[in-house]
Amino acid sequence: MGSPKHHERLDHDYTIDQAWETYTPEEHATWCTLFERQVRLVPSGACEAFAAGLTKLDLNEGGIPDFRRLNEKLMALTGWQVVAVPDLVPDAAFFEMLAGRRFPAGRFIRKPSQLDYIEEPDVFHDVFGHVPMLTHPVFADFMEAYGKGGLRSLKFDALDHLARLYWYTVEFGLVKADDGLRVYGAGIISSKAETEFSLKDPSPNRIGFDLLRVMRTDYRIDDFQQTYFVIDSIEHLMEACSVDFAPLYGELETAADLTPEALTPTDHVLHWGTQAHAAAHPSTTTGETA
Ligand code: HBI
Ligand code: FE
Repeated sequence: MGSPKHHERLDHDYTIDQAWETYTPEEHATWCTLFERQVRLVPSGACEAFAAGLTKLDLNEGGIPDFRRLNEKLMALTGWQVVAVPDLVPDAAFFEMLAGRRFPAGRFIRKPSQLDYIEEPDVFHDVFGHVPMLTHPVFADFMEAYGKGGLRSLKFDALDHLARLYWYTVEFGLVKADDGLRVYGAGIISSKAETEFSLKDPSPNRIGFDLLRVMRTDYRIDDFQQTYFVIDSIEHLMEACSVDFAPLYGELETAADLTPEALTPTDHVLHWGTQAHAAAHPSTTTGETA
C-alpha cells in the first residue's frame, strides 16, 4: 500500500506530485464514501475549530481534493501547505516539513475493503483528519512549533517521547467544550467507531493534559486508545508546550514509562476507565515503534 507506482520520481525532500488527474473514478468514489460517513460525526463529535475548518476548506467537492486548489485556501487562512508524500517519511524529514508549515499527506487512498482500518496514513486520514485543524491560527502555530521541537529533539535522543506528544494530541486528542468533550485528534475523527468510543465509552481513561505525563505514556497502535488526554483549549495546549523541553528530556531519562492504561496519584482524572474494551481485546503490540 502507498507504493508510488507511476509517481515514482521522488523529489529530494520526499514529496511527490499529487498527479490529481490520475486518480480513478473508483478512488474518488472511495473519498466520497468516507467523507459522507465521517462528516456526520462532526456536528456532535468534533470540536468547533475542526468543524469550522471543514466548512472553510469545502472538502466535499465530489472526490479527492486537488492539493493545488486546497492550498490556495489553506495558504490564505494560515500560510500552511499540503504536500503529497508516497508513504511515511523519515522523522527528520517529517519535522522539517512541519517546521516549514508544510503538511505531508499520503497521495494514495485506501481500497474499498479497507474503509475502517489502514496502517499507513492515506489521503483521507491526512486531509480530512488533519487539514481542517490547520485552518485554526493557534493550532497552525502549534504544528509548526512541534516540527521545530522535533528537529531539536533529535539531538537529545528524545524522539520516542516527543512522538507520544503528537500521538496523544494531534492524533488522539480531546478538548473540553461547553457541553462536554469534543474530538480534535485526526486519528479519532477519521474513525467512526473511535469517535464514539473516545467520547462516550466507559472503558478508556480520560485525564487532563499534562506535558510530562503524556511524554511518559506508552500507547497502543493496534486498537482504540486506553487513555485520552483532554486539553482545556487549543490556546492552553500551545501554552503548555511553549516551554523549554530540554529539562523535561532530562527528567524523562530517569522517569519510568507509564503503561497505556496507568493512572497516577497526580493525574487530573475526568473519567476513570473500566478498561473493559482493552480487557476484551488484548494488545498485540504497544509503543511507538511498530
Ligand atoms: N510521515 N507522512 C508521514 N505522516 C506522519 O504522520 C508521520 C510521518 N513520519 C514520522 C511520523 N509521522 C511520526 O513518527 C512523528 O510524529 C515522530
Ligand atoms: Fe495522522
